[in-house]
Amino acid sequence: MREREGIVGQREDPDLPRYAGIASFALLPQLHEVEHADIAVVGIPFDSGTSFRPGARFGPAHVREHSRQLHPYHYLHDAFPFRDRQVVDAGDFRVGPYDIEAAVAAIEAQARQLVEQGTRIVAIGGDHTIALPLLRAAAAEHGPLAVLHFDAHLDTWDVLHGASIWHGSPFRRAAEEGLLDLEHCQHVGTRAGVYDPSELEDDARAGFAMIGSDEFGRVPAERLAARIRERLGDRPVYISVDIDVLDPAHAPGTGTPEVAGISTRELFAVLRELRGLPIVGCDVVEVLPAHDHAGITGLAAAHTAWEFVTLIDLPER
Ligand SMILES: [Mn+2]
Repeated sequence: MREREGIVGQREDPDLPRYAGIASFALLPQLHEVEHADIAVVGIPFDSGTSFRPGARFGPAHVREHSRQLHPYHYLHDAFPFRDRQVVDAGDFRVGPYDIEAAVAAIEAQARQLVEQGTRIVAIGGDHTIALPLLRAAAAEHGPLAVLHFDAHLDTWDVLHGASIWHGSPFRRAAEEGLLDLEHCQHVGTRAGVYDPSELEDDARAGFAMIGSDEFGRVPAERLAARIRERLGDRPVYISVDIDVLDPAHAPGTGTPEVAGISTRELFAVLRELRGLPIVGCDVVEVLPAHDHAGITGLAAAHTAWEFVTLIDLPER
């Protein structure tokens, strides 16, 4: 990648330290300040699909606040994620809290506006319901997607409390709608929340293979990443990170915490092995500031989004 003319990078003001001023994501420009965005970080403050602790609607602002220390150079990749593509903070999608179907339609419409201009979306949730409209928008442009899904839970459940669209069902609905390539989707970090073995069969039908959290620590990250690559094939890839894939020690601020999860370092060790994937969209979801401590979860999510931005377009070594 070569340096391009006119790219607006992170705020650089010697009189305004990183901790001061309004927190756009990574102190990047806003969408209206540039002519075209290659990558847009967007907040989606919606949590009406949550089944347990509410509050992920406050995730985007919390993650932005904890993104102030994201730096211009990623030395492990020898990459400048904000130098060669125009990356912006596109603000929050306009979405209300009361009507889930209307909210999902609104998120899809706003995502399509960006995607149709060739802008890749890195979304900050919000609960996991938001993945469904984002997958709709990405699949409309790229066809069936290979989804790489980091999560403690399967999120391929059916109906709960009468709702078919909620934060435990986005990937089942996506599979039914033909948005997923059913041979090429992968869960990572799974460990919890199954009522009956039949749910695992439903999950496999929705297109997912599984790497459980128990495999971390036994299998090196490079081998896990090799399995992930093989599974994803060469389809367009959508990466979804539910921050509850991390152990509650590493991400206490989330809505449905599950013990015996992976560490932040284990998550990043796998992500950093994924150069060269054809990534068309990403999200990091389920950050719940009210249960966060010392910004642990906000920092993990902000850095996850930074890893996404770095990985997009990054060639294999
Ligand atoms: Mn989830």
